[in-house]
Amino acid sequence: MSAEHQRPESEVLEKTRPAVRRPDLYKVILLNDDYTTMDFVVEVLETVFLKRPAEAHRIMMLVHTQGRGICGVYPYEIAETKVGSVQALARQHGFPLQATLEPE
Ligand code: TYC
Repeated sequence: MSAEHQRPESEVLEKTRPAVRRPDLYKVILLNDDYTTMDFVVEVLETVFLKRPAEAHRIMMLVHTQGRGICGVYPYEIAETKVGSVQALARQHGFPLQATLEPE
């Protein structure tokens, strides 16, 4: 093989499989309290967690009766953002509604 057709050693191309990893997932947990209205919780579940009305109502009632409930499972940054959105909306409306994260 002539020198022109050889790549310099530093340019050797290897076909390697890129390390594509599934991100770790986190549950967003909604907590019950005695002051936040049911309608507001349903609205949060619809707007922040993109639940349809019947599902939002079901999750709200589950949290109301069990004390806590999962509203979604997401990669860390998305879960964090949703917890922040719940906090911001709750604060704006003067409700103590709280959400937290848990590794799945
Ligand atoms: N317990 C509240 C009430 O009776 C309703 C409620 C449900 C509040 C779910 C928070 O995450 C919650 N008004």
